[in-house]
Amino acid sequence: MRKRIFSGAQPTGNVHLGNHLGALRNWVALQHEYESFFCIVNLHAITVAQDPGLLAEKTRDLARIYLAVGIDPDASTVFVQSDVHEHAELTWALNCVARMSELERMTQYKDKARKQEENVTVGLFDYPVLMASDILLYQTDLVPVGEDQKQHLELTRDLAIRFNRDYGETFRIPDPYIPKVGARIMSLSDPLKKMSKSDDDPNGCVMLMDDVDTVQRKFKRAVTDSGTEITFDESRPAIYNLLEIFHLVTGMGTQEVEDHFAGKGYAQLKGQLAEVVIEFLKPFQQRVREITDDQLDQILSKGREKAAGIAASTLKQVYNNLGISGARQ
Ligand code: ATP
Ligand code: LTN
Repeated sequence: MRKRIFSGAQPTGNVHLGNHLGALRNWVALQHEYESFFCIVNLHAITVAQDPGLLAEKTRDLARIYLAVGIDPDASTVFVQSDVHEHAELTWALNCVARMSELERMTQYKDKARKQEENVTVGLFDYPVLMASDILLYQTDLVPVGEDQKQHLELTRDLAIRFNRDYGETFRIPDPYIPKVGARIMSLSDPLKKMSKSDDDPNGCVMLMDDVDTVQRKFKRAVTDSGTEITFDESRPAIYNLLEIFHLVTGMGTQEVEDHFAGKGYAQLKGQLAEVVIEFLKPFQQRVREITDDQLDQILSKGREKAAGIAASTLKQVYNNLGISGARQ
């Protein structure tokens, strides 16, 4: 049997270059080698307040983005998390295995809770258990994500190992797939912070749907380091980040990139970077616009069917092993 990958992104805000270079592009690269499941995790999105109308719209927009970056719906299963009720049900079962203390250690929770203060929901605290359920339901082998999700993957493995130990062999233990390059694209306005849609400064984050002028403006304003050399030098994080983006978007080798910019200045680097990103975004944005509502409906309902079949079989096993299958024996 082919090995499985599972990954997902939240339909909140807009998808940015960091999401693409750290995660989506690897989904595309891996999808033919593995049996692939790509989920739009709208249950994760509601762990913080959302506008319901907008969330519904963003959920479909994100599905379009998956397809436009190159996810092939004939090869991969694309679906919406809330369409498969087993995600919420397995979360409950795993809630009874997860410890408060291990969830309290999650750095993403601590960061997000700090920003919300009084409005921290139980759902935000439980976010990593829902993520573990996503992964474990599909007996996933590999989870391609950016660096920021590493701790959540470790928790997923811990929960699966504990469940298997206490209730019998049930889950496959997944491995993270974190790319060597691109796993942590940094903000253009603060190269010490990861590029994020919730960045206080919108200029730090290039959105996949940004128009030409916006992309040019954002790269033009990108901060640089002191010095003039354009080399992959980790002690100069701003230039390093810009070169990493250039390397990933063009596919040029790192040495080739350094040779290309030898003797050139920062303004040229930023100008050329804007150009290559714009060239990459143009056909992508065109594809987003071409996907019709009917096509999307078909892809998502086929995805739901395929996902639900596997999810139901895992959940049945979980309920049996826990002794809660009741009259459904
Ligand atoms: P944000 O911080 O912008 O809100 P997120 O992590 O909440 O991003 P998702 O849409 O849920 O966004 O994540 C999709 C994928 O993008 C995840 O696998 C995540 O690890 C990856 N990712 C997010 N930011 C970056 C980044 N700056 N560099 C590389 N990968 C990233
Ligand atoms: N937490 C992830 C999104 C996510 C995910 C998943 C990724 C939810 N469930 C399962 C991989 C596998 C994020 O914020 N990037």
